[in-house]
Amino acid sequence: RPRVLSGIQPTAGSFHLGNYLGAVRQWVALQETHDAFYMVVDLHAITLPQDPAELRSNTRLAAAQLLAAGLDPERCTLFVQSHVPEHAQLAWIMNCLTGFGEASRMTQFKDKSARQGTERASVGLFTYPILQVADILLYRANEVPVGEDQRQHIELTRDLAERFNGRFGQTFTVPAPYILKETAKIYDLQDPSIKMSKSASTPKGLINLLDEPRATAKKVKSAVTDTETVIRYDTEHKPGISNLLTIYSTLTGTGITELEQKYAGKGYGALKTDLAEVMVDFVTPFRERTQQYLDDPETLDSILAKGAEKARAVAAETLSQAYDRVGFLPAK
Ligand code: AQP
Repeated sequence: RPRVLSGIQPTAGSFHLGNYLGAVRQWVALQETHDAFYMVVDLHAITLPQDPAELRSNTRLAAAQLLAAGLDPERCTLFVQSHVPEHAQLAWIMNCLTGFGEASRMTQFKDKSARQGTERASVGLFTYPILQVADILLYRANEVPVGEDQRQHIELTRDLAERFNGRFGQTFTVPAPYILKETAKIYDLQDPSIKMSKSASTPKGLINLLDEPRATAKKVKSAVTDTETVIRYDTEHKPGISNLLTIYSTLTGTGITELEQKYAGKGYGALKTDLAEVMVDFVTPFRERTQQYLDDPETLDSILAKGAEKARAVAAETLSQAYDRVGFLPAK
């Protein structure tokens, strides 16, 4: 079986709809066909300041949401990044192989550091794509299911895998991005020119899966569209409607063309009312399942402990090979 690896940050508390449709939904599908490793990336979370108690509870909350979304610990390896110290260890080697200019070109860093003020942004935020490189290479993943915003980081991973292999001998698998075109980028409901994101979206533009279902319905109903009335998928001229159609289509499994036909001659209000209902039907059981996992922290922790053990077995082997190739003297 080919291997996949991906991760999600525990920082926001609730996952948002972009996280789910862009990434987590694919993770659930891929556990059936791939040897799948998924992690809650708490090391990445501290690239921005975190309250320790909140970070801990958000890490459990992220794992609970992944299980609620359909990850099955019998079918995939689910773990917390900091439980596998090899991530930080391989990241150091990768840091030393990356050019400063190369790292400076990462657009996510530019965006996130600009929001914080470049002087205040941590060096961790700067090197976070390189930690991501280590995350992926440690598992020799063939594919990495992520949203479009991560494409550049997968490119960097490919470059560094090839660089390491070229310099020290074949060690790492060169991974490919696994990005589904339809859901690669879910847009903000209030500003469909920007991606839905926990840090850049306004509260009304961001659908948090754990919010009150009624609040979510309200956000769908007040989504920004355009001044026409026709319901047509056209990302250039009708980004708001196209975004709603994408969400509707993915959550219900109905084709976009079918939806266009269904709403021919109907107004935006009808589409929004129906989509609001679809959303409520989706988030209500999701919230309940998440709560069930949170109510049983012992089970949750034991799933994560088993996951870490499985992940570590793979990561330790890769790291020891990388250490050897680099020329580190083995510890006796
Ligand atoms: N709007 C989106 N559309 C499609 N995919 C998305 N992802 C995030 N936003 C969208 C994908 O979700 C996965 C987890 O990303 P993350 O750990 O970076 O989560 P996040 O920090 O909560 O994502 P945000 O909201 O995008 O954070 P900020 O605002 O900090 O940049 C990834 O695979 C990502 O592609």
